Amino acid sequence: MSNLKIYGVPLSRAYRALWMANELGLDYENVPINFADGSAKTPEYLAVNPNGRIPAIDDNGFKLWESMAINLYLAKKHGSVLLPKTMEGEAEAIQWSFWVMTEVEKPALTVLLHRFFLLENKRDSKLADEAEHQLQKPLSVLDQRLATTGYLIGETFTVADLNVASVLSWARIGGVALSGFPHVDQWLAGCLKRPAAVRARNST
Ligand SMILES: N[C@@H](CCC(=O)N[C@@H](CS)C(=O)NCC(=O)O)C(=O)O
Repeated sequence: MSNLKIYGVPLSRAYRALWMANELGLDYENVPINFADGSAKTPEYLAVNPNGRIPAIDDNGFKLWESMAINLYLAKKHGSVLLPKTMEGEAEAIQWSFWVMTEVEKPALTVLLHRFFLLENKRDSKLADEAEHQLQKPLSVLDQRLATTGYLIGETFTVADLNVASVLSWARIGGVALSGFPHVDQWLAGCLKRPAAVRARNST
């Protein structure tokens, strides 16, 4: 039995942690806690994540929640090339992870909900369009960064790329136009095609 449990169905923010575990080649158990069926609110699960949200992990008794923190922890724990080895590089990985959560996640989720996830009669196209508009500035920051090296930190894929791309995958599903951001468009397609990203999406 694996010592690492990842709580949360792939069709949720748990996808981020599942993608990371697959990049690292970890042996893990995916506990299919779902945000929609009450399983995230049971006393057993609240003992893992008192917020009643997914994802969370239990790594041999060490419990951690918040998707970005989980990924930074797993990359560091496993001494992976996915976490830059310098203090500055690690700080940049944290910077991009905070950035995507504060500047990108909310509008990306609004677009996803109102163009894809909600039933058609619950969608508000004005909200989706406003959210797409809010994404223009962060997308332009990202595009400029990616124009130099093709990745967020240095010249290889790191936890920063994984964390940012996993959030931006919502914008792609929500049909946010990326033609004005050619570096983002190419980089995002490349990240989401990685075998670990595909395996995580298709896992049970
Ligand atoms: N900031 C948290 C957000 C977690 C979150 O909101 N997860 C959603 C599923 S994608 C959830 O569990 N929702 C259930 C609820 O809010 O009751 C993270 O990134 O891990």
